[in-house]
Amino acid sequence: MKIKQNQIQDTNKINLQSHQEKFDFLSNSLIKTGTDVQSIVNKLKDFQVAIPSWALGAGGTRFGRFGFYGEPSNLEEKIDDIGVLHSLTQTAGAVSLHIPWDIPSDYAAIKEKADALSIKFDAVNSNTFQDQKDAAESYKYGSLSNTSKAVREQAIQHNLDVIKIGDKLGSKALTVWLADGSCFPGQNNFQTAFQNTQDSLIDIYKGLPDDWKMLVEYKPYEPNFYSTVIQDWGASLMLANGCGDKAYTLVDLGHHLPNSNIEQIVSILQLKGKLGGFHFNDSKYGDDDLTVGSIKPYALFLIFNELVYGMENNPQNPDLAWMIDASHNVKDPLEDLIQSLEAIQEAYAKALLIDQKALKAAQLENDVVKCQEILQGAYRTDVRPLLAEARLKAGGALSPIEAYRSLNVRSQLITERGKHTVATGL
Ligand SMILES: [Mn+2]
Repeated sequence: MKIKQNQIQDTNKINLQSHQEKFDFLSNSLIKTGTDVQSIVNKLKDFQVAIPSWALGAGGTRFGRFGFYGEPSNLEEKIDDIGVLHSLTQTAGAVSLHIPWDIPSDYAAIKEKADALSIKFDAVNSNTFQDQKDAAESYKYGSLSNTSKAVREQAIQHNLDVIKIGDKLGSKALTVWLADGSCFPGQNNFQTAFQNTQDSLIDIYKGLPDDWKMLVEYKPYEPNFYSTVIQDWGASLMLANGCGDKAYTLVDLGHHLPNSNIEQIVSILQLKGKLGGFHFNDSKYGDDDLTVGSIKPYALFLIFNELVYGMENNPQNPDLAWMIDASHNVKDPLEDLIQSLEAIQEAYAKALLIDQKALKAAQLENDVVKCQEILQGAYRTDVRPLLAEARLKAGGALSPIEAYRSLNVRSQLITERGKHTVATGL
């Protein structure tokens, strides 16, 4: 299934006049305050977020999984789905592959398909959190941290294989997330587990091409419930520093204990030039993997404020690998991803509206009230016409959800693929 440009233009016709009125009104009021509206629209147009290859099907919990009809059952179909998302939103121009769930069978054909849909291959993700069929060793008690050298070597080799696969597709980063840890006190020696992980990561790092990055993701709990080896950004940063200049910390929104100040974490990592990647989702309790912006949109805005500050003031920090890392248990995965992409763009646009000069002046005067007024003034602005304008200029849909529904995408996918398909890895 491929959405044609003229189909999008047809759906846009209905909303075009109303969009123009809303955009002109907002644009005029912003210009009066000295805002460069065109520059914000261009930045929104350029901002692309990778879709992980595991997010196109219905997710589930340890209690069960309820499938969604017409799911993509192979990598080709997953790329097609991202093509649908990208053509509507013009924001999903990259895919992040999970290995071994999505190893291409024909590299040239997959690249050609992705190219035709303007989709790039972003970071590749290794998997040492579950055992693979016919694997010699088990990850039940950890992978890179395991007490057994044979297990560690198998996990290192897997990561090196993932780099090779990514390299053939044009990826430039490896994301390592470990489930390693312990479920009960006394099960692990913390120091040995950490040192084993550092040594294993160094072995993987040695196989990293010169123009690649290694992204080290952290998580405080789950699937291990007493300790995780890479529990927080400090542990991740130590391991990245232990590897070298091409290793960075990756922040996943859901991988924090409740009320962690994530905006402060991303800010300091950027100051040190060590923030390499960012995973979007939202949560109420833990790693809930909910739609971005569905629970704490203001927190997301504050995080984007720091990200924007870093992008503008920290040349020592590289461009970030942006990815949505969510699970769609009760919604159509494509509709959920469209909502997430919209929430990301909305938080980004609001952060771009912050008058950084005025904020700095208020901070220097310790005018706390003014500081809050500036932040919340930006946050309370309805920026959706800016997002719609960016999409319109890029050839996308004014209202992606409306277009997705009026073009009957899901029912066409069901006709093409059948009802009871299951995405690889789910
Ligand atoms: Mn993640």
